[in-house]
Amino acid sequence: MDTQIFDTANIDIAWCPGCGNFPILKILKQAVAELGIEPINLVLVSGIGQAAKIPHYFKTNVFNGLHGRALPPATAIKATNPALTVIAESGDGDMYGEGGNHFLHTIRRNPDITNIVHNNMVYGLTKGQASPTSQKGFKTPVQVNGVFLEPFNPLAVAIALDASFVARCFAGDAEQTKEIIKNAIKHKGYALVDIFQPCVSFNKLNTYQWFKEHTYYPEDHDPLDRQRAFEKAIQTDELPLGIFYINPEKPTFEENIGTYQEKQTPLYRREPDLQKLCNLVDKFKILI
Ligand SMILES: Cc1ncc(C[n+]2csc(CCOP(=O)(O)OP(=O)(O)O)c2C)c(N)n1
Ligand code: SF4
Ligand SMILES: [Mg+2]
Repeated sequence: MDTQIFDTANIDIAWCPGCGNFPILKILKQAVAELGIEPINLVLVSGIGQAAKIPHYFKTNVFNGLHGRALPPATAIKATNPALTVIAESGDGDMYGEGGNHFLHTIRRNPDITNIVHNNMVYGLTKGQASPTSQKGFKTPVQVNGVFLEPFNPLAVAIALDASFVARCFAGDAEQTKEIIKNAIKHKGYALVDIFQPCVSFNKLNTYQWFKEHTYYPEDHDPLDRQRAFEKAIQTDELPLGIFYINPEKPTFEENIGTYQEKQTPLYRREPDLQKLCNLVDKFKILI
């Protein structure tokens, strides 16, 4: 399938020239095109931020919601129509800061969705304040003496919660990132893909060059080895890339809720049982 099928016509892209969001947009289009996913069967869900604008530049179904709130609608969309490929995509602030609680509990629920995080280690949209993944010592107009908090480690947290797929990429490595995203989309269950994304305007510390010099692809890593995956995730001298961890056994949210045990008809096609709903409301009224 040609990637042009996902191109939007006549839209100015509101990202700075050289921003790491551009290669991610291109890579994602290639990944879904190579998987043969039609625009009608894809949904991109985002929150607020520079990264969260990505659905605007993608001709497909989109839901651009509240800050930090991409994961709940993505979970609901998948549960309502399991035939769709659902990707929740936003920045490090949106997913790990404002949306941090949803991040934790979506991992526990394990919906069959892909969660792509553009990790530029900064709040880009609001002009350069520290984000949860900003490195210690990173100076900003707000954190004038440098960040003194330990950065949030999304991979270690995800592996600790037994997320079913955990990976990290670098936007400068197009081929490897595309393959990892394809694997994440094909994976059954929640898949986290944290992508190092240089912000050329507000993060002068973690540049393309910095990521190139501080990352590597480990050889002989077995993603079924959770202990080893965790060790890799907490490594900070050099930052490993690739698929860290896969749990192929974990049942998905859609399987656990049992909605599809007896009937395969997607929820959005079922006739609403109004009487059942009224009974429920009546019951609730008595309770309050
Ligand atoms: C409830 C709420 N709090 C704060 C903001 C301001 N705000 C908008 S985007 C943003 C941070 C976005 O950072 P990130 O998710 O890392 O995205 P980036 O712009 O770096 O891609 C903040 C704090 C907001 N819009 N709503
Ligand atoms: S501010 Fe940073 S993240 Fe936002 S578009 Fe510019 S370079 Fe990209
Ligand atoms: Mg950011």
